[in-house]
Amino acid sequence: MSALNAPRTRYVAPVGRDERIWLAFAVVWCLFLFVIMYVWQFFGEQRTPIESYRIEPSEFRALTQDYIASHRVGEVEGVPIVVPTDGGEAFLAARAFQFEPVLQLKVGESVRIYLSSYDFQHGLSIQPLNLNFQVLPGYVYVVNLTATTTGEFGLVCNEFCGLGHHVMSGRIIVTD
Ligand SMILES: [Cu+2]
Repeated sequence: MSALNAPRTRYVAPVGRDERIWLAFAVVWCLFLFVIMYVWQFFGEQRTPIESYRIEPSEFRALTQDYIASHRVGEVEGVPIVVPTDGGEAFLAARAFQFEPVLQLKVGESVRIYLSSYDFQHGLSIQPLNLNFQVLPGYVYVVNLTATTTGEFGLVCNEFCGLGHHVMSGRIIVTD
């Protein structure tokens, strides 16, 4: 007998009743998730930003550098720390392989964050809050953020972006 022999006809058993039930369940569940994905936009509490603009990565980089230069208060591990004005604007950039700057807020303060990338597609995950955003070069996303708890929140990239992806991090500091 060789592996090249044709299989006998109907060598696969017909789909049984249990399998049909599972398949039907899986299809219904897929359809439910498909619909809820849109419904959740209106009723879910953690909505992804729907305000976005096109921008050239080089222009976003220039705006971010200007913003850092005018709001810088210090540095941590080579990354500038900035203090945004309450109710004002801030820039947060992702690049291979770092987020910049470090944003330092006070509890209760709100900030309108312009989020984008200098180079590749990245992800922004704010830990441990499990808030996740896509970061695309060429697009600015507006993330309206209000600091409600003190602490240091880690930013990690959750979109594979290259060899340094696993070390790509940043932070948001919230003080009293
Ligand atoms: Cu990454």
